[in-house]
Amino acid sequence: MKERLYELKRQALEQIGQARDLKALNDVRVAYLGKKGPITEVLRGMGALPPEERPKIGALANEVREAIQQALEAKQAKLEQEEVERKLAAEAIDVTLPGRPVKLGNPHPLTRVIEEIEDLFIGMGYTVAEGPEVETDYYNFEALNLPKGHPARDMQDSFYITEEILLRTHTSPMQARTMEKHRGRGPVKIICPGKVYRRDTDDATHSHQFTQIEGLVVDRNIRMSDLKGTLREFARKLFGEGRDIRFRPSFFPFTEPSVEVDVSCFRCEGQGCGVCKGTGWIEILGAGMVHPNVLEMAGFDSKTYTGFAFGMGPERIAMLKYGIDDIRHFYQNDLRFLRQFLRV
Ligand code: 2U9
Repeated sequence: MKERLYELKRQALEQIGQARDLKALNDVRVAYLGKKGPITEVLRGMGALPPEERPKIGALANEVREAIQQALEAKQAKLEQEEVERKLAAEAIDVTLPGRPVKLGNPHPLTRVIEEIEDLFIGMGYTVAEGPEVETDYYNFEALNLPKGHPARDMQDSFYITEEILLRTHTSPMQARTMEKHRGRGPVKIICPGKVYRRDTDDATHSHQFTQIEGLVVDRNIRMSDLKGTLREFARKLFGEGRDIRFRPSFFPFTEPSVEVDVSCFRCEGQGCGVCKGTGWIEILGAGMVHPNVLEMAGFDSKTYTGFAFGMGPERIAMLKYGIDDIRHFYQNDLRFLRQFLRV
């Protein structure tokens, strides 16, 4: 019986040594230590032994069982460790591999022009005020001296949500809102960039949605000469130091007097060319002194305070600067167009 036990131990340890995975190892465990296994069988057969032999064989059987158990545990730990290592190796990331190239986005040409203009005015002490595109009739029209039935409303036909709520037709409501917040006290010095909407048929120079940048300065002693100096500085920064500007009389309901502003042609230096249509001048802005009604409606005393305002279309500025011939290019997202404005 002793021999049989030693033989069982030898066989079991050999098979444990050969087990390649946890399943094979478990098969060995069941085969040797299971209830129907050979060791249990040996212990059952001890009844046939002389009584003095029984404790010795019993102790030996336990020893063999213990040895097999230990070998199983050690092998199991080894197989589990190998499994972890195999997984780690399979899932390893080679950090030395070159990365996949990331396609970088690029600012839209219109965004670039808007940011350039914002920066110019920030440099002159203005702050940027942005606000809602869905506006009330009051801020879009009434507060800007365009009461219901005013003929100039026709030029700014809009998209109405209700009788009193519409998509803003200009960024001017944001100036009116900002003035109101100042509760009759200057100075106000802001530019308002953003999207605006008009009920219009799209063509090369019209779009039902476009952008505007408007500016407003309200304080004591603000004069038209301040407006002219500001816009001349702006035109020179945007179109080159040699530029000059001129004012032509115009009409806007929210300014009085009102002017159209031309910049001397940056292509021909005022000689006359295709860009300026032979006149030497290019229209870039509208402007004027804030109408006393607008000041009063926003809570400013028009005897103490005066102000100037101006407005421009970034699309038009970008079209002039980059020689773009159709406003629709800005909104069609054609990469052949957009790639021409890659930031270098
Ligand atoms: C307040 C008071 C005055 C804003 C102004 C213009 C002149 C103007 C247009 C030019 C082309 C916009 O892009 S465009 O369509 N704008 O000519 N805008 S003065 O005057 C204001 C605004 C708000 C409270």
